[in-house]
Amino acid sequence: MLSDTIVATATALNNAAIAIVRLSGDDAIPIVNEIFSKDLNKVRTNRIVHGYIMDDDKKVDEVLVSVFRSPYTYTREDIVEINTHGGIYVTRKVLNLCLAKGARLAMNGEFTKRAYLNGRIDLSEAEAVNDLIKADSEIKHKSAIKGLDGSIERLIEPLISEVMEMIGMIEVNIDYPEYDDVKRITHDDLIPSLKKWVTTTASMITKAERFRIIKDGLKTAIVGKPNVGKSSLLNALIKKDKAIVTDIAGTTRDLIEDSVDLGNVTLHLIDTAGIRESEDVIEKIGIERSLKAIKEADLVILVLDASRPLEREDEELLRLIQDKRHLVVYNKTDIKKVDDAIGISALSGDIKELVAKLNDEYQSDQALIDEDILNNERQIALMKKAHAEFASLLKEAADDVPLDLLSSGLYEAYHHLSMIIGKDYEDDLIDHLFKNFCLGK
Ligand SMILES: Nc1nc2c(ncn2[C@@H]2O[C@H](COP(=O)(O)OP(=O)(O)OP(=O)(O)O)[C@@H](O)[C@H]2O)c(=O)[nH]1
Ligand SMILES: [Mg+2]
Repeated sequence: MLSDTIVATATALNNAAIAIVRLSGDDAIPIVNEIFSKDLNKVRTNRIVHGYIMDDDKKVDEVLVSVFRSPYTYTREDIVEINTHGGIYVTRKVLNLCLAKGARLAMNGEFTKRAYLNGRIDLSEAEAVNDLIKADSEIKHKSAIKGLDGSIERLIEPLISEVMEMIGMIEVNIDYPEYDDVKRITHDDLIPSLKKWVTTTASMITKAERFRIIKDGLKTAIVGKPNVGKSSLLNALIKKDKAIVTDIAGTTRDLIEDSVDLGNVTLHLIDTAGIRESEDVIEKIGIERSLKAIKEADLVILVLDASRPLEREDEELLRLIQDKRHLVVYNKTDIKKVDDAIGISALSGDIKELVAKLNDEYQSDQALIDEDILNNERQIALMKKAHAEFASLLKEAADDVPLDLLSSGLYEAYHHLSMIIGKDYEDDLIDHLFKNFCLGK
């Protein structure tokens, strides 16, 4: 347990009906006892008491105090919550009294950090607490609730156990060659496992990246040469007259941004300056920004003019985006129709082929919300490291690299996986070794 007692206002500091000043730590109850009109030592856990916060003999506020005794609390420490009247002045006053009696002002997230350090929740669950607070859509809310419910541990714990088991067996083979009860591991045992782990980790990464798009949306750059109808497309997608549209080539110079929810996917759109050779200083800057927007985008929509033959600039743009996730759309199909391609008429607001294409693409991913999936960049980055490690181990195993050398790579992979849920892997491994192989006897 961490020794000092922390305090913070758990509610936003503005004038409201109620505010909560929350303390956690060994001295939470003694500290509040010093400023409360009643004796909290006699209060049983999970009870609420009515009384007054006192500054010596002066009443500061009429409050409700909740007492939660360790270990069945949010932080696993003693917690006291004071429901004050929610004025800024009075709340600050109560907080300051707690500080004066020896509590320390909590840092951001410190209550949840203690919940993690004291073993009540794992790291992915702590992250889910934050996700839940910040969730601004149904899908983010659902995903955070799942995370809070231990979805990440459910997802990777079986894999962690398998890897741990394999390391354990190899280690025992090496350190205790005379120990007959344990199977002798060979490359033929290891290679199928490695193949399986390479596949499962790859699938977890792919699903997580697809789910991230469903959850957070796609950064989408609309690009093309001047006058093809990029700004008209932006306006049609967001159903607003936001970007200036004219028949002058080079109308858009600054990047123009907006978002649209198409149903199955949200696009964070950036309308860019038409790309062409230009001597105009302002237009040149705009074009540089367009090129940067292409680089940073998750998806590039390249707009071509269906009413005119393709030009060198179109071909160059096609080349420029070929390594990015992209869609090519032909605009101005009211003038000339196209076959075997996505055709739209941004001017008349007819963009249904493009919208349908995008919704189709992300239709099947809607089901991902019901699966256990890695939740954020940190988790995905660690999973990528584990995947890379398994993949290189597989190559080495096929090249007959000795098992004791491969074992250290397995440790690495195991470490990355454990860090996703913030588990102490050394202790865990030792516990596991002793549990499975009775080496302590
Ligand atoms: N017929 C027809 N004209 C269109 C269509 N979409 C856009 N236009 C016209 O094409 C011209 C250029 O449209 P913009 O949307 O400004 O084109 P842009 O690609 O943003 O052009 P820059 O910002 O200059 O790069 C305008 O005169 C539009 O009215 C369409 O679907 N059909
Ligand atoms: Mg434009």
